Amino acid sequence: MSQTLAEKFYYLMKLGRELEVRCKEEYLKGNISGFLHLAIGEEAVHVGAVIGFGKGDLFCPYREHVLALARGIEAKYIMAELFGKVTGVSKGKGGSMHLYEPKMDFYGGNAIVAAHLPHAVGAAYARKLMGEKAGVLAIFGDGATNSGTFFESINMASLWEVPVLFLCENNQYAIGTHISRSSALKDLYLKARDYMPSVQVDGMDVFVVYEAVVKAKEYIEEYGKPYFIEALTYRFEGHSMADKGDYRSPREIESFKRRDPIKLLVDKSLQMGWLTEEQIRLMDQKIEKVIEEAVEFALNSPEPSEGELYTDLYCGVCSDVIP
Ligand SMILES: Cc1ncc(C[n+]2csc(CCOP(=O)(O)OP(=O)(O)O)c2C)c(N)n1
Ligand SMILES: [Mg+2]
Repeated sequence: MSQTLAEKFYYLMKLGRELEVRCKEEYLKGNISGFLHLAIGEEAVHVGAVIGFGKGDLFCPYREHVLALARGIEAKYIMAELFGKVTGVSKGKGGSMHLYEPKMDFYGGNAIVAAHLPHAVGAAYARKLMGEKAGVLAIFGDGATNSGTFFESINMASLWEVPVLFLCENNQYAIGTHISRSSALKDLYLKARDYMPSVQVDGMDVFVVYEAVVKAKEYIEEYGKPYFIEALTYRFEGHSMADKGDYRSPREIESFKRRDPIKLLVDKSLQMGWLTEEQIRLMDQKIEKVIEEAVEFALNSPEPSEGELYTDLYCGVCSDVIP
């Protein structure tokens, strides 16, 4: 069991890391434009949460490339989306913050902080009304827990008894603002403790995140009630490509890099005999190939046609006013 999981975790976390390193390069070359938020350093939370949760609706913030990969969306469809190409997962119309694949119960990518939390509560409530025992996973940052939408969502989820797992990835910063300057509570899991079971876990250890999420999923689906997890993590890059992140000292960054989630996973897995150096080498080779192919696919794909401007719109009337 641990061997299979270690292999899966390593593949997805390393694929996510390499994909994002490459995204950064492609952004600097001008192949990717618009916003680009990287989750480098936070892979253990993203992979541990999505794999631990398994089947179920997933609502994400804008830092969602690795979440999409872990849900099973292929790297080439993510890369093509970032390149703004029609073969992208959102037909090239969403970009980095709006990866969206309803066929895989992957409901975004949301650019507005905490806006997806009411969506997650609504989705879980809908499934409850339909008589399904299906939990919903909502992932969001520390900054989101200061918004009114967050408090409204945990209140309604608790009041209506709907099975939502609220997973806060606490990377300590909302853009350049440290939590000590924005949150009255330092331990964010305390914000939900009066509404639902609420725990704080090490978000750098993928096994810890996975186990916490498996336990939470069992709870929400058995009792039909919400649950809250705060995963302590850190982003190694700036908030987005527009941010150097230099409001943090090199010493602070280095101290977290010593607990790089991929390094922790490798050290533990080699020590426990869950992975071998040879397995890792072979996975690295495969990852390199997958990324190369993803970039080739994105480069060679066409841009959306002009007509695509007028499809996938909420407003039916729009099609009437289009010339
Ligand atoms: C409602 C709203 N207010 C402000 C912003 C601008 N904004 C974008 S990201 C961000 C910080 C969010 O921080 P956090 O929730 O900790 O997520 P992280 O970026 O650290 O993953 C802010 C304030 C926004 N997108 N939406
Ligand atoms: Mg944050």
